[in-house]
Amino acid sequence: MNALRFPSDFVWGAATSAYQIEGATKEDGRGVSIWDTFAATPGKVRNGDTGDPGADHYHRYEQDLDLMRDLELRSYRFSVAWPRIQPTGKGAPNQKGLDFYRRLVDGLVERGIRPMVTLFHWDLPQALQDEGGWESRETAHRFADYAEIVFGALHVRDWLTINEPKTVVECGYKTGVHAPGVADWDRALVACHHLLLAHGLASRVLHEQYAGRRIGPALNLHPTYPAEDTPEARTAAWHQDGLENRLYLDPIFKGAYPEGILTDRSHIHEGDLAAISEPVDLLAVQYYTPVFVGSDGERVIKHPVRAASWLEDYPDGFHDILVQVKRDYPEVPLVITENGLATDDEPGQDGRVADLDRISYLRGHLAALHRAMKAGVRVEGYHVWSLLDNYEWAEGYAQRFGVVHVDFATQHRTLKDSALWYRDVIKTGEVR
Ligand code: IFM
Repeated sequence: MNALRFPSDFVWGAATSAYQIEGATKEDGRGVSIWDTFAATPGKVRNGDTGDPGADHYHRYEQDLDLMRDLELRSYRFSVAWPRIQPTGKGAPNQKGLDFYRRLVDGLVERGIRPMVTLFHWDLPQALQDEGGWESRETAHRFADYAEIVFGALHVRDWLTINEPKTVVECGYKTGVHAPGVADWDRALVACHHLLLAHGLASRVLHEQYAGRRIGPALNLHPTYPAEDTPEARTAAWHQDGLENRLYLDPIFKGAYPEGILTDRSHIHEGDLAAISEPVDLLAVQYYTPVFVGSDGERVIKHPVRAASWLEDYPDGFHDILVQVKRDYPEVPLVITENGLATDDEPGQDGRVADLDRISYLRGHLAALHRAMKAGVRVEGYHVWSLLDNYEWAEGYAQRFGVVHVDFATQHRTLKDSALWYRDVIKTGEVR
């Protein structure tokens, strides 16, 4: 492959989330989250793994900041744990929680790394779940209050509201394989609406109070294709596109739900869609896999998968979804906030982690991104998922997405070959 040059101001980064790396779930006044509860429930998470120890980042953040500096990252996307800030999801902030994130932001700025903060990456305070969680519209209002506290505490320009509302809807409420473990599509659609409302209300708070800052949602978008050339498969793929993409993009960018998905609208109040479509300043796109569907509407896996069986290695899908977003929605700056592959490589005798599949995945996807940018899609930056091996939700510690290997017993960090490769990309601005 010829070297592909990215613009000199392109922002290269890496991403993580609080529950997946921090550990220390009972320290400094942190409240219980729905993931603590879910993980402690027998049978919910592989091997009974929980968010402790994670990558023990709560205690090792200085070392991790140095690692980011050594990788020459320009941006770091992390999430704030709501239960560290408001242990019960409402009321006065817990100063120790805020102080942790202040120290983290200061450490990034000192090292010349731009912070990007996600307000919600799935660790809802359990106390709010006990009052209805995302099925209650009150939770959206509590989220806006929480966001206001964090906006005031952290001097950060770029903010993301809700991480992957679709995963919460699909895994948390439709299939129940994630917290809070509900398996009911009608309830999922109610939760979906309140997640979107929470996004809109928090965005409004930022716009009203902080000129010059930017906010947007972090959406995992999946290009959908018919798996075979039949009218039924084409119809199924269009319907699937509604579920994967338009259910989230349309309310935010067009102030309307797509046709053919909602059956009940009684939970939608007057003014909600105006709040949800509060203009966004950026759109965070997360891409992992395409979704091919057959004539029966079922997913068909058509490309290689590795440690995560849902993740097909299909770089063209990355190009296609970016072009689709540009074609169908008003133009806003895009930032890629997640893209990556799970592998199970471990250090060899020489201490090296030769994660060649990850390098090949990243190379292919960065080439597809480059192609989309050449086609006119405006993308400001890219964050690999993930900086560190971490807690992969229902898969526990079994699936490793990091470019840095973490030995969870000793917490020793090793730069994988993909991290060294990525550092060269960052240094040169070129993908080879
Ligand atoms: O680990 C997750 C992350 O929390 C959200 N996006 C997908 C990643 C890989 O499954």
